[in-house]
Amino acid sequence: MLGKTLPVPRLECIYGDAGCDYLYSKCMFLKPLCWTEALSSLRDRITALTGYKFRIVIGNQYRSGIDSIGWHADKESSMGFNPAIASVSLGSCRKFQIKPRNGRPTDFWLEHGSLLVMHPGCQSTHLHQVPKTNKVVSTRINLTFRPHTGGSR
Ligand SMILES: O=C(O)CCC(=O)C(=O)O
Repeated sequence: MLGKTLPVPRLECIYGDAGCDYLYSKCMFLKPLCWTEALSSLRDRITALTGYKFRIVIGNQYRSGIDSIGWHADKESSMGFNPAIASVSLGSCRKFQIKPRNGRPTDFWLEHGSLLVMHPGCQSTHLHQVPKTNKVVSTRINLTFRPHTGGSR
């Protein structure tokens, strides 16, 4: 991305409100593209369901079972304190694991069309990951809708 190699094996893009730049992997600012009709109407449906407001969406493409993301919490300060994060999965089903910081993981299988919500507080107490798999899996798209404290509406 932008001539740099990222530490995460998957493809990424970001859409959102103007000015909601996102510091990615503590190494580069990503400027969001303008919301598309489809993404903003999905955002509004999730807000209607959950009550949470979102300013950006990060799209992740996992091209095969080799693409993954390791244990982490979403702690980027631009999301503000205790963000709620909503995650929509499309395409191939992948295992999503979540665990208390010093605890055992729980597995979820995120199927096409599923919505996973990480409520406020979750990023402080838990870590999550999408591990690599040896199974033959085709492309999965994940959309994570996030708040942002900056920018203009
Ligand atoms: O692909 C997923 O379901 C999780 C994505 C994720 O953890 C992230 O982007 O921080």
